Amino acid sequence: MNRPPADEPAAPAPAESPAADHLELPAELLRRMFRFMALTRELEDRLERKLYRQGKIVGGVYVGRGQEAIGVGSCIQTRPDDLICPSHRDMSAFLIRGMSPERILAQYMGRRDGFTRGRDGNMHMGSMEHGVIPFVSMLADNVPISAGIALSMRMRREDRVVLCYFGDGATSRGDWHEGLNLACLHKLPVVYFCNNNQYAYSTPLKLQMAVTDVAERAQAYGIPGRVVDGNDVLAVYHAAREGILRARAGQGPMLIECKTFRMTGHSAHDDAAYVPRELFEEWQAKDPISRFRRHLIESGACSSEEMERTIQEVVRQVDSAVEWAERSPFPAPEECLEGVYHEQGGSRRGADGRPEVREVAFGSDNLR
Ligand SMILES: Cc1ncc(C[n+]2csc(CCOP(=O)(O)OP(=O)(O)O)c2C)c(N)n1
Repeated sequence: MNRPPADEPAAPAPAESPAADHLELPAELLRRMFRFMALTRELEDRLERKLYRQGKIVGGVYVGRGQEAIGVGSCIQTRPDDLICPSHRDMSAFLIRGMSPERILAQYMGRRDGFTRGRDGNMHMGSMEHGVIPFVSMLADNVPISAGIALSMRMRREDRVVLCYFGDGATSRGDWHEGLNLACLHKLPVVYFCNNNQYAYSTPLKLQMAVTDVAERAQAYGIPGRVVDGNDVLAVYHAAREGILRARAGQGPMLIECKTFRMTGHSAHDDAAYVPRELFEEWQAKDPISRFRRHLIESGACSSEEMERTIQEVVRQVDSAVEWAERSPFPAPEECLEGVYHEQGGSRRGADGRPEVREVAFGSDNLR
């Protein structure tokens, strides 16, 4: 196998004293957050603006440009044994969980070293090793899935949590409401993050929901709903911290609505002609990376030169990850059915040489 450099370890969890909410965060953590935001931006820009246009990507590219603070401010607080259910604009969460840019790029290019080994493109990838559940294309399906995962954590009496991400449009889906109802009723350890980027594909908020804030929907399920500035990584961090501490303590879910903006079209093939240009200009001035950068300089946590160095390092990191991914072979056609279904006892083959597909046993024994 085309081996990537060692995956980054998942972020260590911060000290769990609520009093720490009011303390300054350690400079090392702030620098890590900045690095992940810059890496996410560079990796996604490379995918959307270069590799996609060069015809090197298999399928579509959906990015979270301008939304990097959401995944970083929340996921950076997960423990390695927590799980995340990302959506289609959460590249930063994949990276923080330790999935390498090399393998992520191989995934987008349909190569054998991608997380689905070339069976699927783009962000429909996961890795149990990294605690990342693959995103199901049907919007909001990750919400009932996160309830199921959290239920199993509860039944095992573990203090792990699930972070579940979605857009504003997903919150108008029936499965979103059913999943939330179940998790909230049983006080399961899930924290919900809505990236409210004002549009669901081409549909603006006001044509999509009758409430002003997605967070209002929390009331219907008896849980706290918070609205935060989704372009302020520290605001996201503190809200996420509250949600994670609550969930870990068995107090049930919290819904955190992160107000933000989609700084691109819905995907690489969409020019977003339906979005007024002034909105792009308005939100460009609130770019979460430039804002955080200014904050770090003004607070003395980092020097401007240090951050410039980080950006250069990130560019080089992505350069070499692209080279690595391009060296990864495409899978052979005869491999296409391997690993698609769960294979008990490893990759057994039937008399015809094809992988044997067996039923997966889901009994209560699996939950003890
Ligand atoms: C049930 C369902 N309907 C439609 C789609 C097609 N689709 C994919 S993403 C998307 C927009 C989603 O909007 P939102 O939930 O607000 O997330 P955002 O893309 O804004 O982050 C749509 C309509 C889908 N994947 N699943």
